[in-house]
Amino acid sequence: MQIGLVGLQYSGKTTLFNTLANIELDLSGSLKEEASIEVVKVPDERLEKLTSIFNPKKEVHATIEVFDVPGLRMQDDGKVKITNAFLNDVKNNDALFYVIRNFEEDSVPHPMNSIDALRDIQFLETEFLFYDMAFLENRIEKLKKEIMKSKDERPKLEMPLIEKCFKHVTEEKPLRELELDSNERKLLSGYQLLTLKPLGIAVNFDENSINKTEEIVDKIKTELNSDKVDVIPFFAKVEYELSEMEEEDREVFMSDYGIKESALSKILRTSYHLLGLQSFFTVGEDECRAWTIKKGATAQESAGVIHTDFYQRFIRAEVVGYNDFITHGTFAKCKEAGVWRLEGKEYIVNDGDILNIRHN
Ligand SMILES: Nc1nc2c(ncn2[C@@H]2O[C@H](COP(=O)(O)OP(=O)(O)O)[C@@H](O)[C@H]2O)c(=O)[nH]1
Ligand SMILES: [Mg+2]
Repeated sequence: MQIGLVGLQYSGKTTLFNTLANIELDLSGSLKEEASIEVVKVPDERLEKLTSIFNPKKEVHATIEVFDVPGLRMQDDGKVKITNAFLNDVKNNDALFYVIRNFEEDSVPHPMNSIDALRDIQFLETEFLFYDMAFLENRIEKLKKEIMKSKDERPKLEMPLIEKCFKHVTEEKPLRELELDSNERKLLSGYQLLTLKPLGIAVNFDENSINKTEEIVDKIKTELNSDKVDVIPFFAKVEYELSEMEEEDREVFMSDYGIKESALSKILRTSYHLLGLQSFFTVGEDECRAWTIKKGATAQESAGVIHTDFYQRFIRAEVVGYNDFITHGTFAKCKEAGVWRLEGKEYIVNDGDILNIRHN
């Protein structure tokens, strides 16, 4: 699973990326513009709690890949141009995070020469809508030809869906707002439509505008009018400095700034949520580990994530919910309380379930 950080030049993508990936910033002043991908741990307090109980040799977090998408710089004519290379980079992500600039900094000019978060969001949305529109229009033409040429049923079945999508984007509405069933989603998934990708928006404020964040975030939410998009304020520069600190200093610093959870951790959690993912845990003296599954995954599918053999040779899953385990403290007590269960292969795993797979 990969999330792409997308935004205009100098919005703070690379600063955010480096913080997420724990990379030292290049302070030489050369603002490099290369693509980079890193595997990043998804923070999970529950896993840390389990580790403190079992004291295992190893703690393994769930991970997600983050892609710092370069491009969108101002051209010689003073305009920001969308290139095919950029679009190809955007296409290759399972979810997108727009990184939107809301900080003033004279030494790094905004490519559109002023700070306007809403305008920048709309710029990206419009370009991505155009991309989808062109793609769908093209697809309709191709399908028409196929329908004329052959007796194949497939293009006839696909046509109404593509037309429905096309109509939606011509009304300037992103595809993520279109009601689609799971079959339709499956059919569209190979096309990498940009406005169908789950979206989060991270707005990068400077440390002096901490008291302005709410107002601007609210304005963006009102304008988007969507319950599908999460808007998260963050402070790229402050967060980068935080990531360089020792744990104890960081906590003091965060409480001084009134930051409850680091935005980075929020961004990763949100991405996880946007992608429709959840975690289950395995615990023991050797290892406590968070595993990633799609919401709705069965016990057997979850066993297959641990090991393909476990899928085939699945017998039963021993299950305790995370909260139940924390309430009762040990598996023995969970058994006494009746919250320890044996479940079959069709059992739908809940977020935070602690599983032990019985297999032959
Ligand atoms: N003052 C200030 N500068 C920032 C902030 N975030 C990023 N910058 C600076 O803006 C410049 C561009 O940031 P960068 O992360 O490289 O942007 P990118 O082009 O989107 O990857 C760098 O010099 C950063 O130090 C911020 O919140 N406040
Ligand atoms: Mg960059």
